[in-house]
Amino acid sequence: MAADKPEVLLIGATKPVMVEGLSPVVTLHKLAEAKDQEAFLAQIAPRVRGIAIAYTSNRIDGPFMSRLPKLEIVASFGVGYDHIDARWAGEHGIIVTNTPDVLNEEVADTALGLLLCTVRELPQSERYLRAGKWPEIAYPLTKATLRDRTVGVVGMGRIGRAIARRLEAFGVPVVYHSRNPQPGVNYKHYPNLVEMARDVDILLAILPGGASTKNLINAQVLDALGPDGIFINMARGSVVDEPALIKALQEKRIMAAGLDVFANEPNVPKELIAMENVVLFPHVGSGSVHTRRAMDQLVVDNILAWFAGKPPLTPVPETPYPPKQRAS
Ligand code: 8YV
Repeated sequence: MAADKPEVLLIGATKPVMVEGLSPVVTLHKLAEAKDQEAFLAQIAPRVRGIAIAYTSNRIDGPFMSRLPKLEIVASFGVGYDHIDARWAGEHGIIVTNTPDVLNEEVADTALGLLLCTVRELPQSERYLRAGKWPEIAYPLTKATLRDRTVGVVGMGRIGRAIARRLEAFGVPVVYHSRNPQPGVNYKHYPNLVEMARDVDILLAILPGGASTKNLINAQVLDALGPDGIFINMARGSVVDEPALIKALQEKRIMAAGLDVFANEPNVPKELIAMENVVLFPHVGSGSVHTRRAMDQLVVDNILAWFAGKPPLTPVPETPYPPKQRAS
């Protein structure tokens, strides 16, 4: 009977994998389809036991979750969950899940693509051909090459390792910065980011967003990277001080940047769009049909496991299983 099904709030786009996977088992309330979202929420709030998030822009914080007294699980799409106050959830007995691993190789592929595009000016040379300039004169030789560069990876988690493996295959030396050395990782570890930036030619950010990493890559780090340095961001816009990055690029204190993420997506600062030495991707790191489907499915599988009385598949560290007793 429908009334016995657990009630789940779907936030974000109505994705077929989620709707088809969840509907047989839960009653799905689609927030995006509500005319008056506030009234809709007020009406279902007392009964909602789960949230499925179809994309990562809505902020799910303590005040929001406390409106849902029966909330047990927030299953979020994406490996990053900086849009959720997971600590608050953990303290209040609510499980948060993300979608790790299924996107590692895709994001690492995109990272290498962005890196090559930025270093070898591939989008610029493509634009040059389309503009009909080739018959006049060949595209200029690129100042940069991957051949003489060391990459400093900022964050050496699962995706960072997949990127580093690819760089090794390219014959490019890798070092990394993270708060602590990662077990089982043999690349040189720098506890100090400025020191690493000084020693490398490319900084590649692939670390979680959120308060603890906000503006980690600041003017000082960019200056340590130096005028031949290239910055690649595959993490979150928040990990870099965006105005400082724009200034460093404009003043040629770094050579170039490749960015898949921005502080205020989907709005990209016009200064970045105006610069020729910057390659800009619209947050497409994991954006293939194949990988997005696997991520959607993992959201579904977490919810299904939970309401079948099983442990969630991929809880985040702040909300270990079994959860605490719910406290409002
Ligand atoms: C998604 C991502 O594109 O997994 C993540 O954390 O950044 C990407 O895979 C993003 O979550 C979409 O909002």
